Amino acid sequence: PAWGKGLGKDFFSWHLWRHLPQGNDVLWGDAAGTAACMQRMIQDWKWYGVDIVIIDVAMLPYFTARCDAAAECLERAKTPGDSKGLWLEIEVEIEPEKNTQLSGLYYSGSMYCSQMEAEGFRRFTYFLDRPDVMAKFTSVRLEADEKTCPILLSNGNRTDAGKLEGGRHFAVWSDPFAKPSYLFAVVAGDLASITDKFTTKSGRDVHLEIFAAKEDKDQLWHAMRSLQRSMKWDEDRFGLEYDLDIYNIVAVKDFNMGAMENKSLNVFNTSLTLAREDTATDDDYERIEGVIGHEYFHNWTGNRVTCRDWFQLTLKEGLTVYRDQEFSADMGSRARKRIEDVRILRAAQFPEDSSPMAHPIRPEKYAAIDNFYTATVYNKGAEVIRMYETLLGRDGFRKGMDLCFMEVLRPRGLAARSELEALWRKDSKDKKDREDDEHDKDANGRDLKQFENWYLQAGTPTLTAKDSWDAEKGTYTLTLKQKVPDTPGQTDKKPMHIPVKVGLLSPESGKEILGDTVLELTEESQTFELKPSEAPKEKPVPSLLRGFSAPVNLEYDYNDTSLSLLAGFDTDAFNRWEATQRLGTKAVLDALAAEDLESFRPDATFMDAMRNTLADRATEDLSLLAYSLILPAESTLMQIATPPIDPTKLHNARNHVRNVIAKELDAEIRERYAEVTPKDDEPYVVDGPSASKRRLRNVLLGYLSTSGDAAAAELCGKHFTTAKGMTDKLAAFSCLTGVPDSPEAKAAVEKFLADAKGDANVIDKWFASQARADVDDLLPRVRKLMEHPEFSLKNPNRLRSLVSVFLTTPQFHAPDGSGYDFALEMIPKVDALNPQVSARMANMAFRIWRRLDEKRQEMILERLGKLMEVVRPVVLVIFGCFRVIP
Ligand code: DPP
Ligand code: ZN
Repeated sequence: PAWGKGLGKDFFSWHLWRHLPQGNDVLWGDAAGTAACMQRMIQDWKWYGVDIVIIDVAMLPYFTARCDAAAECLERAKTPGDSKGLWLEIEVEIEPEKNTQLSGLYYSGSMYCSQMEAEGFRRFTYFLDRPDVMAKFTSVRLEADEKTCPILLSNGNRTDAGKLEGGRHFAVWSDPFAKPSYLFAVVAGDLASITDKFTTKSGRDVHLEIFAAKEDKDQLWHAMRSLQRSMKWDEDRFGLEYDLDIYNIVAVKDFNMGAMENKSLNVFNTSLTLAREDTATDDDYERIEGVIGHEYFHNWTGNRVTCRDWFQLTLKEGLTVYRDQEFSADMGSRARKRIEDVRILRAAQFPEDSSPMAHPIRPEKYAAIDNFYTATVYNKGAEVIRMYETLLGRDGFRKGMDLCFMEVLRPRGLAARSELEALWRKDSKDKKDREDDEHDKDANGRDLKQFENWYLQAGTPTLTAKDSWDAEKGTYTLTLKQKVPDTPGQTDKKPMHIPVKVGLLSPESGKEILGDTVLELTEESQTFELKPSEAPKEKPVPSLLRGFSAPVNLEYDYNDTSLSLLAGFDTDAFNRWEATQRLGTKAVLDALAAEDLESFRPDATFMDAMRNTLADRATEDLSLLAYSLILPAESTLMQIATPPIDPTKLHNARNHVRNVIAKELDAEIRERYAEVTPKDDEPYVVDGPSASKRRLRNVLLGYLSTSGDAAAAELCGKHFTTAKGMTDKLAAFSCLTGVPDSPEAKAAVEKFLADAKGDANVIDKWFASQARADVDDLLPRVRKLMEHPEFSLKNPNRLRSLVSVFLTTPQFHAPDGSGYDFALEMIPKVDALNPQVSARMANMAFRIWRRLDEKRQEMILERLGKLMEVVRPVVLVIFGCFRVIP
């Protein structure tokens, strides 16, 4: 494959020379300068992973004068009938079976498959392995033994196939679209498949096929239906239509990521593809639909319009997460989806944003791009896109997307920058860019230059709200202040452009007296005056940051009465839930501060709110009730509590509040549990309402099991044995792992594994539940499980299900440092096999260290010092950051 042809001046001038690390001074047309730049590239070949660069023959005289490699290239040039032609043949030998990094071409169980993002292609063959180097991959010929590899796949359309001598066969694939190497894929193996079709809005029949190991074939239909829904949704919501005749998905069991959007040949982790009622939970079903959507949506946001360089990763990932979130919201319940997404953001991204790993969604440097697929780039990136939509409205947002994708970027076939250049306003690009760009257009006529700070500055801003009320004038005054915290390498930050969606409620009746209003905070401090439709005597209760309109920490001195009013009456479902979380947070933090935890009891307002939620029979989506009954996660509380924090104490405080709820509201919990328990003859159905019902029931079971006594174990045992699907079975199993010595738990451990009948995803669940069991002797149990014949360090899913899960538990922070020793032991072992997985483990384990108490900080630093001596630089990315902040 050669690059250069058809890419033209624009490509060279912008997307290569200008952004070479040392090449910014090279101007197009200055051949000597270009040659100098090329030479630097060749000298620096390791960085690029190539040792030969193909350039226009016209350039060669300048080039050969300076570079031996180019001279050799010229020597070998074949110019049949065309003096401008150059043919380069590279032969490489690789051993996929030995590729434990799972990057490049590797072997997994029943198939050979590839993972090229971010930099796998250079482990496959020499190439300019950068996302801005786009090439047409035509005539990709695969040849293999027909028995072991009857299926041969690559991107695009199959243009030829046939039998060869000696039991071998071949297939040739051609992809008509230019693409970066990270979207290239090959798969070869003995696979089963299901097929269906989708007809696009302009009448193109697309052949859909999903492949998996033979024994998994009956678990593929949910993925197929999800794909068809995704294709339809992208047409309806964004007008984006599929552009090829084939869409293949292959499920593979050894995979570093969740899934990969290779053009027309997605490769998916089996954990995000396979689903049957007895193998997958409701959460799994929803996640699969979301990820199938995500990878499909990449076909436009990522593939047809790709990233200029890896610094722009959030352009495709943040935007595509936003799109998959919207898809899931439209397929299920919008309020529920928003709550789930914010829960994830707070539990995974906020900790990252306050850690030594904090980075802007568009980082300015990285050591290994493979380790930059972070919650910040993905989830905060999605929040940033969502803020665009809040600021521009859905129509304005769509106008910008259309302009960007249909008129500006796609016709040029260019790679884009992360502020979606030209999408929102001319000013979002620097002047030089604009002068050169005849396509420069403006969809919305809004100046969003300041909004770019979201791309430049790391850290979760704190938004402080203060208010006053003039009953006579009926004027509500709200003062908003923002502070963006210091993060490694970044201090004294500029104010962000923050959309703050608010409403007002009457303090007497709870009635909404001011509907959704978007305030735009652009300065450090700003005061807004609002006129509600009624003027109550007392100050209205503000519903702030509705729908979580910006990824910030909101500080407002809510009293308990206001919170319970919001929990009961806010028209914004997200903020109803948020109010219960604020009450829950307060309850746990009060417990944490209590001198005598055993006798601590949360405020009555909190207990009443819980009681009201249990008694709420008006809310139709039972998931909303379920989420209101769950206390904020420990990882979220770790961000809210004031350091230094003792995680063991925090865990005990949260557990204590759970116990009090379970004891005091026992009757209410039991009543509701019985109400949502299915009748004996009720079938197990996977759909939104049924899933919500199960979600509520399983949260209630959690409360009913907190006592850990014989009666609790019996109830969980019954829940387990009567379960008709994986959701209920796993919920009961998880509760039972907390009472591991009960006869019910012992029986369940055996039964769960036997029922799995070797299904890897189910066995992963079996390991994961036990790895997060709420028991004191968790670490010895985990070590014992590592000796189980089903355990393997080489399969990322299995490794994560046991080792990585343990690293997220409170027991990992055991005061004696045994958990930290375990990490010190495991990370180098994993690193030797698969540095992407080990880097993730290290990040997950240690990123919160600065919030911990002094003793734990010391213990961690000591282990980190030892780790630095043994692990390779890829893992050290994380520890490098640790050094930045003392
Ligand atoms: N495959 C991963 C994703 O879709 C990385 N592109 O997010
Ligand atoms: Zn993605």
